[in-house]
Amino acid sequence: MGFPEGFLWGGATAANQFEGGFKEGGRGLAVSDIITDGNQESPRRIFYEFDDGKQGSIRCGECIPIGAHGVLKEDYYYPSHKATDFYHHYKEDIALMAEMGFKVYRFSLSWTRIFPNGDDETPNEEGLKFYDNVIDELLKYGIEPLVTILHFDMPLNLANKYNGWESRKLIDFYLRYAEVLFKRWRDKVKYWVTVNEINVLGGYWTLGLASNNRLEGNHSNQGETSFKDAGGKIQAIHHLLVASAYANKMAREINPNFKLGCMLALSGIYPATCHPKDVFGAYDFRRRALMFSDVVCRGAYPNYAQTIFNEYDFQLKMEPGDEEILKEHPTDFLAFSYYRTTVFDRNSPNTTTTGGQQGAPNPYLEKTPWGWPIDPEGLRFVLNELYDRYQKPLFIVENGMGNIDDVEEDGSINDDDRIDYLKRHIEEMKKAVEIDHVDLLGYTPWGCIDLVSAGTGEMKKRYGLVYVDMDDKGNGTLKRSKKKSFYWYKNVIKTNGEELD
Ligand code: P53
Repeated sequence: MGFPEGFLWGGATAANQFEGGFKEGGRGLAVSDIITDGNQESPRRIFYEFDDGKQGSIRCGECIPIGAHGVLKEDYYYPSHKATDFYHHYKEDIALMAEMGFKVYRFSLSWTRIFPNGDDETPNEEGLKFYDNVIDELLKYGIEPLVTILHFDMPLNLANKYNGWESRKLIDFYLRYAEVLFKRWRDKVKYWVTVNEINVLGGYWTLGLASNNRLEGNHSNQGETSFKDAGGKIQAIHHLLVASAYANKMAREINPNFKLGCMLALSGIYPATCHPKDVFGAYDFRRRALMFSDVVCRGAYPNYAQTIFNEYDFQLKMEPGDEEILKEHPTDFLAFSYYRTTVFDRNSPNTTTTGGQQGAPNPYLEKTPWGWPIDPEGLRFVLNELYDRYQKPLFIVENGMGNIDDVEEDGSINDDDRIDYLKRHIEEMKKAVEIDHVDLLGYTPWGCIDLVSAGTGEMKKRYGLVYVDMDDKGNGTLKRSKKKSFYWYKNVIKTNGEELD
């Protein structure tokens, strides 16, 4: 009993938060490279410019105005440029992962390292070589690479030239990119995630969108949500769903043994009370978060999608072949991130967003310093919910506690709160596997080596089992040190989740 043999323990990162080396090896700019730092009080920003030189800025989850293009401005700090410099530390970092006993490492590729402008005819060999080295280094230790093809990654040129995923041209560019990856690593990479958190994408950052209504994204915990332009966003995500299904088809032709996944942000949602309006409201918010996974798992838009489209006065534009490809090439497994749960309160319904962030307070749960409720039992709930709904193998590809770490005088980092967080989540995960018979492939806690926060751009919001010496403005030696959780997690993996204390 317990976790099955071969359970994939590991960790996860994303290129724009971890890799750095933003101008090295022929890499082109991505939208993530023009997002400033920020914090809980002061959100990350993106600057834009019109052709006549007029400038402005948006919060990072919003759309830029139509006719503007995103720009890099001097005198601002952009955390992705150096991030925590995996680009120059990958050997050391992978050795640390191996020391913890990782069976799998989930990382994302930087699209512009491989296609610097996104619409290039041929890939950049130097960029591919970097990932050859990473993959070979992982395989040397017997660590299975799990590659996320797109993780909040939008080539700047594609955003500015085509208005990002609004254009169906992006489907071709994405497939050109995916084909290179599938062919190059046909015999080295088995697990692929086509898109990260497909249900919380929005705005300029992740979809490259411009709009008359700038309050569109619901990307970060500070993003504001407006449904006014939700139609444009859904159309863009539809193009991504179609691209992802064609990628599945292509991948299956290249290597039928590939395991293809799509990925969701899935906080749990609870009704604030047993008032029927709270209960239905929570249910309705839930399915809004599941609409896109219904498509990738079941192969078609669910009936309630039409209700949502009507609400937004939106008509989904399908091209011939779209319905067929979605139907014929669903995902093999469903990957998801789980950090927290939220509450739907009928008295303040607009505070909950599609991925299930924000929401009303939950008096029964403690919170992280960033206000994210800690809810291990919610993870068991979500695992069951997803498995009951889809009967697809699941993969928890992100989970963890963003917290402040103190380095003691002797250099040690005693991150007991993080250990407690992870331990309690693993306990619930175990119940889901053992008692509820959920088919779970693996567990890769987020930011296993410290990296930049996506939502706030801070460094001090750390998730890692390994500490990286760097502050919110990029000062520090980048030296890696093992936290207490490093040793703890090593033993968890060694005992296949049996010893959690
Ligand atoms: P940070 C918001 C809510 C849920 C998941 O987030 C989210 C976000 C974005 O902030 O994204 C995932 O860094 C995402 C990672 C991100 C991680 O959650 O804001 O896939 O890139 O770092 C944690 O604490």
